Amino acid sequence: MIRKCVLIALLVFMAVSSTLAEDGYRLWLRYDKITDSGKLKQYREYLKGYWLTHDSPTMQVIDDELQMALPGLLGSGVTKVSSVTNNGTLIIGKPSHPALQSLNLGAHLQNAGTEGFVITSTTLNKKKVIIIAANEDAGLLYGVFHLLKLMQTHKDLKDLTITSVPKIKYRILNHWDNLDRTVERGYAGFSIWDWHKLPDYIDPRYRDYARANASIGINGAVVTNVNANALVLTPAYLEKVAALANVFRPYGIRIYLTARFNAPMEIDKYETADPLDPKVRKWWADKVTEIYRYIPDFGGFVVKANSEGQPGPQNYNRTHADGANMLAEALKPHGGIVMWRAFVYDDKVPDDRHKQAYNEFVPHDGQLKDNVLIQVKNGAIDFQPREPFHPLFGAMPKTPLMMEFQITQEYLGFATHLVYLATLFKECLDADTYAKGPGSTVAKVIDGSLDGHSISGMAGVANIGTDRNWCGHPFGQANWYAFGRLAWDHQLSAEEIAEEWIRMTFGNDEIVISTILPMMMVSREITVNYMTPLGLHHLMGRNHHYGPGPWVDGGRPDWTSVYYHRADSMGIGFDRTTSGSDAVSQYFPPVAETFNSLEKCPEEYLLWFHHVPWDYKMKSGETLWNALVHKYYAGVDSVRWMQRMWNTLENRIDPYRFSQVKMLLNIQEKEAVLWRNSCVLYFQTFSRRPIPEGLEKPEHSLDYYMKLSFPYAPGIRPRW
Ligand code: BDP
Repeated sequence: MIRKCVLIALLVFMAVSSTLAEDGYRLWLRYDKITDSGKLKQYREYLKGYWLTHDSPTMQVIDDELQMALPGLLGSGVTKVSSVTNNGTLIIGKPSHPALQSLNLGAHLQNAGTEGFVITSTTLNKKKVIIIAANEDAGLLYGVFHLLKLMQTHKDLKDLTITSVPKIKYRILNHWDNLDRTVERGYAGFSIWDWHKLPDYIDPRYRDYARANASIGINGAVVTNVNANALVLTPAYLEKVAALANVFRPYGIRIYLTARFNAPMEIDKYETADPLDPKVRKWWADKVTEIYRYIPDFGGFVVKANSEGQPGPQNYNRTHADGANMLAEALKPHGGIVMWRAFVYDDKVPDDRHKQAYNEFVPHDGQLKDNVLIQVKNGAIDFQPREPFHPLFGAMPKTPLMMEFQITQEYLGFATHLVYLATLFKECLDADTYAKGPGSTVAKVIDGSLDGHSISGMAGVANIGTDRNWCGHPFGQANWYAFGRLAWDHQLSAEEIAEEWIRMTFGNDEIVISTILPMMMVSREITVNYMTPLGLHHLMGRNHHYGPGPWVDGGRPDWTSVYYHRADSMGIGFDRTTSGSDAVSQYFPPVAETFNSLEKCPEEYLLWFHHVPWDYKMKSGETLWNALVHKYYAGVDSVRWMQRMWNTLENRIDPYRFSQVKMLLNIQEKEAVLWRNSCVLYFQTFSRRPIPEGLEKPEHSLDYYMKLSFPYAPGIRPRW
């Protein structure tokens, strides 16, 4: 009997402790009790009760969130009230509500649109209150998450006067998820969309996913892969998509799908998908009407056409504009948009891949319907650890261009490397295109302010999967978080976003913050150093893009590494100057001149634009070869520094996440060494110069590294 009781107690203990483990599922919405007693006292005083002034599905989810968050943060329940009778009432409502009319909140919300909000401390009926007001429910939800964030990050709630309005209209996650639940370039398990069990089985994750997105202002989700499957447009799947849309709707999230361009042929055996054929146009118009019957607030389509084997209008001798406009016309009556991707390149085209998207799209400027956005990757090649900004930004003033960032780390160590991407995102957003003179930043192009567009967008290729912690690496969550925050406000700094995230994710211990913050801030530069320093790019293993493959040669040239680094006995780098491929001329002056000049080109882009002799003198005075080697070594040394920094946090971070990150950093160190040794030994076969004195020698021969193979590296495209 006693043994039985002990066993039961043990089992209960195990069950409780395993549910209590900080497994990362809660993301940044942890709502643990405030640890600062002064702040806790203040919050309890200001938030004795809350009043939702009207009812709606979104108000219900606000209520749910507050019911979860406030008792957690404050350690005691907060009463729901239906009028202001006490000091310390939080009021959540629209300015037109009779009780709020005297406050003139409408004036503050004049430019807030449907998603902006104000949070203000004031007095109502002689009682001290905090009001979250917005024109529409979505704004109220964002305001509530903002207030919760202030508490989670221990901010003062005295005298609040906050107005926040998103700078970008469509803030969208792109899931490269297949209907069989594999995820292209996904490193966090399988797709969270359980298509087989939908629409009847609603996984609680869908709701938590929506909560997380809403908390950072993401208002759209493309739930299928850009390498699209037409099946998702058939009734059996639309019913499933509708079930997801129903979960997302109260959270202000619209659902979008990828449209396979030849769907009329694949679904209904049409002989053509020619966008100018009236039967094809009718097919799409009918299909879109059908979709809206299932999902009345359907957002629209993302299209990858005539790229990497995907069908498109060019199969019928039509243009990208013809294709995009056909879909735009079908969506227009329902309020939907087309996000047509500019990621097109073709190995049959002899020109430098860097130039192809620009050449293809610039002539279509002004030809696109007003509900088309062209979705442009941050750089002209493909989500590399570092790329100069895409020359299309600023070059199509009559067309809204939206940004496509990659959150999943296809080229940055998968879900195994700690790489904070906000610094990469910011580098691109803050870059000056000079399209309309100085100050014409990429951010101003994509938020529509430079050219006066009323629609604008930012897409992020999601890093989310079925892993318990959603993103595989605990720090991968920071990239999801940062993407959302920057889509809402691209003027935030990478540093302030990181600090918010650390506080919400790991707590407010100042030592934890001052240790993790510098790690995050330099982590991307560290990765650039051990993978592709000085402007090198696309050196990853063939197909899966895992690990180093600078030697990858043969087959389609623009999928090889040698195409990009062009190393030979004289030097290394891709000559994109006016005497080379002339990609530089796609940029506006003075950017074009800067990139074109060997002396003026920033060293971080040197080998992107120039083929440089091995003995070229760098700004530091050392030769290019020595500088390159030193970068690779510095990359590895800095990973070791991150390991040491992390180790100091033992006992300050919960054991589960502490050891998870520690193990991942160990892998990162190993892989950084693999990158360094492989690249240095390989490039040495061209430079024929020694590894500078004092540096540890590679453990193995080049041959050893070249023979390593990783046939089951995750995230690979099924058809490769
Ligand atoms: C590349 C990926 C490939 C994607 C493609 C795209 O390797 O899997 O399909 O981008 O963006 O980065 O369409």
